[in-house]
Amino acid sequence: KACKKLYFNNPMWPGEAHSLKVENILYRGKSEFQEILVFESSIYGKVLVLDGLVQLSEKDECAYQEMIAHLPLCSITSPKTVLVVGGGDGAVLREVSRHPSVEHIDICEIDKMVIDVSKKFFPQLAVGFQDPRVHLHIADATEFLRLAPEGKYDAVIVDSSDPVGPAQELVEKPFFETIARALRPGGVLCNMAESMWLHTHLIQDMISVCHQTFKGSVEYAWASVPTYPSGVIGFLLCSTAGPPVDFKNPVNSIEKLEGALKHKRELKFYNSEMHSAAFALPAFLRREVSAL
Ligand code: AAT
Repeated sequence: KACKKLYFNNPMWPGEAHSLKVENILYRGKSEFQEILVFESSIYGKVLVLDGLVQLSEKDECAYQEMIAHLPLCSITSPKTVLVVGGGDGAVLREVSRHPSVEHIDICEIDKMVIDVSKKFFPQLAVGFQDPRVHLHIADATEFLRLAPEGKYDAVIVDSSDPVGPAQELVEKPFFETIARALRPGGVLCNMAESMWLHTHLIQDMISVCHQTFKGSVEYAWASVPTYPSGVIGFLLCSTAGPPVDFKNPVNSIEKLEGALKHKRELKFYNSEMHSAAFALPAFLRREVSAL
């Protein structure tokens, strides 16, 4: 009975639960910020769980990480300076590194233990940390962004946990204001933006805060990620005042970059068609978003 109560009482998705069969628990620890669990699942490979919430699985991490990195970076020409918020597993860095124009990547992750665990159990994700352009900052992103130089970044990617626990402040207006300040004119933000099935109000709040904060475009995109609650995840894309950004029609196509680079690791999910398709919204969401 107690188990059932716990199972269905998650504040982010009360009344529902998703199960994965655990073959083997590989790691269980507690950092200063959260509980960290890694297990081997039957179907989705290894899974990283923070405070009881699935952050990624080996099978479908490609969808989330490729989309959250390439949606913003393919929407502007020659991104050079990029900030990743959260993302301690390293996979967003791995994706950002595909862009040859990028010269400097800052990552601000609050919890060093997530990085250590990822290096041990998810080397094909943590490989992102090996790129010499990467500069690691272990800090709370709200503090890091308050101190960031004005106009430093071409793109900011917020790959943060759900807004319970250490990521609570990352969906609030002061945080978005510091991001807008840290971006150059015409710079872009891509922010993890939850599930359209479960968090319509949270999405509406984030969109209206972003309309007030970012004076360029504000768009919502989404992708299928089976191990996230309800099987989808959203991305909020915003640009600051300056050269206009047309998120739906990427100017910096990945196919050209990939062709030039002949990358060792092929993209599994993202391509230009998926990029544009991600902005097609179901009727109910389009109504709710356009009313803002
Ligand atoms: N790459 C997919 C996994 C994540 S990880 C989110 C990361 O954000 C975690 O490592 C967590 O420690 C970090 N984080 C949380 N709060 C902060 C903060 N205030 N400052 C810096 N880093 C932070 C995201 C999964 C999305 C799940 C969707 N349901």
